[in-house]
Amino acid sequence: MYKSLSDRLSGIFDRLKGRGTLSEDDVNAAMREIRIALLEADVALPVVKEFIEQAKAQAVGQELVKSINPAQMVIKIVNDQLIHALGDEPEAINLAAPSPMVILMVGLQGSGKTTTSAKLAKLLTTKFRKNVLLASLDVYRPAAQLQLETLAKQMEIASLPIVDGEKPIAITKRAMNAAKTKNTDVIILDTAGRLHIDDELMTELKEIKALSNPIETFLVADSLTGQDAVNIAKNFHDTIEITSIILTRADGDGRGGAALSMRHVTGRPIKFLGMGERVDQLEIFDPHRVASRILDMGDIVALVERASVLAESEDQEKLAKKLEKGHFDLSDMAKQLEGMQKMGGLSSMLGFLPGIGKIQDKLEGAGLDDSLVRRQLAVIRSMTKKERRNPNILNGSRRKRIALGAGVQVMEVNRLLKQFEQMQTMFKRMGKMGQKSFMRQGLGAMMRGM
Ligand SMILES: Nc1nc2c(ncn2[C@@H]2O[C@H](COP(=O)(O)OP(=O)(O)OP(=O)(O)O)[C@@H](O)[C@H]2O)c(=O)[nH]1
Ligand SMILES: [Mg+2]
Repeated sequence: MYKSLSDRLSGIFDRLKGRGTLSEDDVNAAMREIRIALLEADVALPVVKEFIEQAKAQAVGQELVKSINPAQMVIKIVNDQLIHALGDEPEAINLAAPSPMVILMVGLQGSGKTTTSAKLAKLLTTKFRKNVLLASLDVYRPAAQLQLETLAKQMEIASLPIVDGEKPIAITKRAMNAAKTKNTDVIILDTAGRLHIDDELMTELKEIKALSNPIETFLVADSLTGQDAVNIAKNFHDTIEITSIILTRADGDGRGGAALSMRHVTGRPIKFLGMGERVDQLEIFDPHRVASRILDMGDIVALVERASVLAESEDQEKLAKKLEKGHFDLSDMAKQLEGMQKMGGLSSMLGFLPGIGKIQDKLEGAGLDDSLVRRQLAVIRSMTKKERRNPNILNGSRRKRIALGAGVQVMEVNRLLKQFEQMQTMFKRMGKMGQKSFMRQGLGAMMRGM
């Protein structure tokens, strides 16, 4: 049985009372435990080492906040760093190219390429309203092409007719030609697996990539891959340059350490998680969720969340500085919404948001309130960093894309942007005058006073 990380750390820190900062010894002791937790989660050793070094540097000398104990403090530092190392925020699939665009699926044998090709086809068809053409380039494994065709038929999505004896390059060309006449938006090329990195197949992949110029080259990898994750990712990336990663079998027992390893060596984002064998079991990769899974088993999340609510005053200070310069953006709004979520529900805080007060009565009791915040966060998270910083660029088509990504109507995106504008105007008017009380009481109290 595992001892939970928080238990372990509490043990270490019990003797540390009444001191103001974390000493190097304290931090070293804590990092030993975190190292074990990361290794147990199957993060590759070199990645663990580097991660620990960075966390140490951040933790030593860190001032202890009164309301948070040192164990919580360290967990928060490590959790934040882990989220950062996993990519901070979910990253959307890249579809910014004229049709037909190509998505290339590569990976080791049995990693889940064919299943994931079908999952992506389904997602692109239903959520993004794209016309998809599936094509299998796997002429090596018997019945591999048939496997993809069968999945395509079940989903009623187009697949390239199988021509016996045709080589992968020829199939790729045929798929691209077919796409032109068939009004296809996205061609998904499912390639043959390999047991290990094999020169011949790699050369073939390179040719296919050069020929098809894919907008996304997904490395599909099993999330239960342990220490080998680094080598696999590095080899694929070095030879054919991937753009993104999809981890399959995230529904298994593993704690997802491969995510950290692969992201670390390639610097490429992980975009999806395979959560089962069915074609609808594909989830967007969320660094926050995966971080808590890697570090511990649940209780840690609650701990850290509580700790960060308490530590929020720092964030508020940063925010106040931004406001002073008139730089309140959608990321800041997201932080405020997250804060609300953490502080236990929306109803007590609804009044803080301009525009919502009026409909508060209707929302209350209908159980709609919390899902509203969740949806608003989903909307903001579906935006690119650039869009969050500069909402002026959100034209109709961007809004549509965001709505699709967040699973809401465009109307909701518009409403959120309107709210954002109101907040921004208010902050501008507040100017410097409001700053002191803002620092003292936080945004919530401030807005209630308006
Ligand atoms: N539990 C679970 N099983 C999965 C997932 N993705 C794929 N599988 C299963 O893994 C097995 C292999 O999947 P494939 O999609 O055929 O893998 P592949 O990479 O195309 O394999 P090759 O073409 O032989 O290289 C199948 O039995 C899938 O049902 C997942 O996210 N979760
Ligand atoms: Mg396959």
